[in-house]
Order: sequence, then C-alpha cells, then structure tokens
Amino acid sequence: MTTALITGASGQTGSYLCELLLSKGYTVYGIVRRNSNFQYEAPRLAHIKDPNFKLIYGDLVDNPSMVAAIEQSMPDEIYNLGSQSDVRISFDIPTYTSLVNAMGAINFFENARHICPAVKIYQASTSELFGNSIDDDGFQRETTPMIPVSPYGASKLFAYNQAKIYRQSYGMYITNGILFNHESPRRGDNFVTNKVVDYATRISRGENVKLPLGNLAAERDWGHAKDYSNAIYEMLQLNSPDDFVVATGVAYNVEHLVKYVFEKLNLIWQDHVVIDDNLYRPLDINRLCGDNTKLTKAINWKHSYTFETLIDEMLEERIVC
Ligand code: F7E
Repeated sequence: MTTALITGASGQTGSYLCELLLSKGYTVYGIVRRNSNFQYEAPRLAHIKDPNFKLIYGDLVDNPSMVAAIEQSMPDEIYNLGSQSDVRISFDIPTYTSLVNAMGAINFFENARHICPAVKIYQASTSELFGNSIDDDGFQRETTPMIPVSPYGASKLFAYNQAKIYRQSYGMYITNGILFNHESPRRGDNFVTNKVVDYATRISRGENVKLPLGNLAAERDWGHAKDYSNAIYEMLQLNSPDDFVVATGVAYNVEHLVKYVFEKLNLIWQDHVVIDDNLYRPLDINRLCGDNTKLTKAINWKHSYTFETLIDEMLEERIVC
C-alpha cells in the first residue's frame, strides 16, 4: 500500500488530491493547521470517511511538527501544497508568506533528505513565478524567464529553485508543478472567480449589494482544480523528476469572467460592479497563459473542463446552495 503525506490537505486542490489518492487505495496523511474555530479547520475534508485517511495537526512554520508528520507517516510520496496562497495579501504579510512558502518548503526538503531520502516529492510551484515575462507567442512555458512581481511569487521562486538544487545535489526526486490558476466550487471566496460567482448569485436572489473589484484587465488561464490534481498525481508517477507547466492554454480577462457570470444570471454586470482602488495590487501580472506541451508529451493528461464548464459548475453549486 502506498502512503502519501499532503501539506495543505484542507485546501481546494489538497482536498481533491486526498480523494484521488484514496480512490487509488493509498493511505493518506493530511496535515491541517489548528483553527480556533474547529469547523473552519478542514471543511473541504469533512465528507471523507475512509479509514485510510488520517489528519495530523501541523504547520509549515513549525518544523518539529513537520518532522513528526514525516516520521509518523513514513511516506512514499509527499505533496507540498501548503502555502500562504493569496497574492494580494502577500504584499501585506510578506514575511509570513516567505516563512510558509519558502522556508516551509526548504525545511520539508531537508527533513525528507534526512528521514526518507528516497521519497518522491511534489512541490506546488505556480505561474506567479513568471511575473510579466511572456514569450513572443503570448504563452509562458518552462523556459520562460521567471521574474516574479509579488512577495508570493518571489517566495515560490525560492522554493522552486531549492527543489531543483536538492534534485541536482542529492539526487532526490522532487518535481515542480508550475500550475496556472485553478478553480472549482471549493475555491476560497478571496479569489476572483468565486468572489464574482458569490456576489452575482446573491444579487440574482435580490440581495442589495455591489461587487467591488480591482484590475479588470488582467488575463488569467483558469483551469479546474480537479483536472489539475490528476496532473499532480500523474507527474509524480514518472520515473524521474522534472518541472512541468500545467495550464489550459486559454486565457480571458477578469472583465470577460464578470460578463460571463452576470449574463448567465440574466444580469447586466455594469449595473452591479464598482471599482475599488484598494483591490488593485502594487504590481500585478497582465497576462498568464500556459503552454502545456511538455506535460502532455510526458503524461497522458487532458483537461476535461473548459472555462465555460468550470464557471457553470461553480455557478450551479452556488445556486443549489
Ligand atoms: O486574481 C484580479 C487580480 O486572486 C486573479 C492563486 O491561486 O493563482 C492565484 O493567484 C486576477 C488578478 O488569483 C479582484 O488583480 C481583480 O490579476 O483570483 P486571484 P491570482 O492572484 O492570479 C496563482 C496561479 C497562484 O499561485 C495563487 O496562489 O484578478 N482581480 N479584482 C481580483 N482578484 C481578487 N482576488 N479580488 C478582486 O476583487
């Protein structure tokens, strides 16, 4: 029986990954952070009743708890998905963001090197590594220069580089998945897709609120977190570690997203949106659109959701609620 240890298990992608690995017969240890309100600790995992699923309290900034989690689980595979993942908030809490995303990752690699050096590690890297670098054809790929423009992106670039260094120096199996934006009904309301869906459905029910937004011109390549958790799993089944972009190759701007959601609910978006300067970032990325050619040559992976079916599912979930 294969054993996996997952940081960030209670997050959007972590929760899909837990379900996937359990369905494949894995024993899964998920690390969750303590929350003063118990019901907020792991709501995305509450439905999982599998006896092979075990939760461990821990925190990436509390290294003894990470060592204990590795020693308790002795995993075959580690998925490091835990992070302070909000790009805008990373400008408010850059030190904490770096402690979790950068120091947390290197602690994990170092712990694994000493305790279970043969383990396969997946490091959650991100399209934020690229910043505003873009190839002439309008895409980012593994070879595109990485010049982040946020504390979040910089902290993730540190971890990305350390993953490569540990791979090259010690022969450890560490794969970087460079994931572009991935969404689902489980996405936090702080991210723009679910924020727009949340406000629009409330407005369609007659609630008297305005949707405050920042930069409507930013273009993002939005995929489904369930598709991306399949890619994460498949990447780690390869014989040797590598770095892979995971993306759909189709990008829209935030205005297109807003228009799509409001039109689905027979609403005119301009009547309900207000621009709030506070929601602009000190620096933002203009366009993220990934070329997944390297990935699709290496593994048998295709994204099953389009932008439209992704947003439709998110809307459906809110309307049912
Ligand atoms: O912003 C613009 C905002 O916060 C998307 C994380 O998972 O993906 C995510 O990062 C765009 C940005 O995601 C609002 O300025 C406008 O240009 O949904 P987001 P993100 O920053 O792209 C990457 C790949 C990660 O790795 C991250 O962890 O939308 N935008 N108005 C807004 N964004 C938000 N959140 N809220 C607004 O009101």
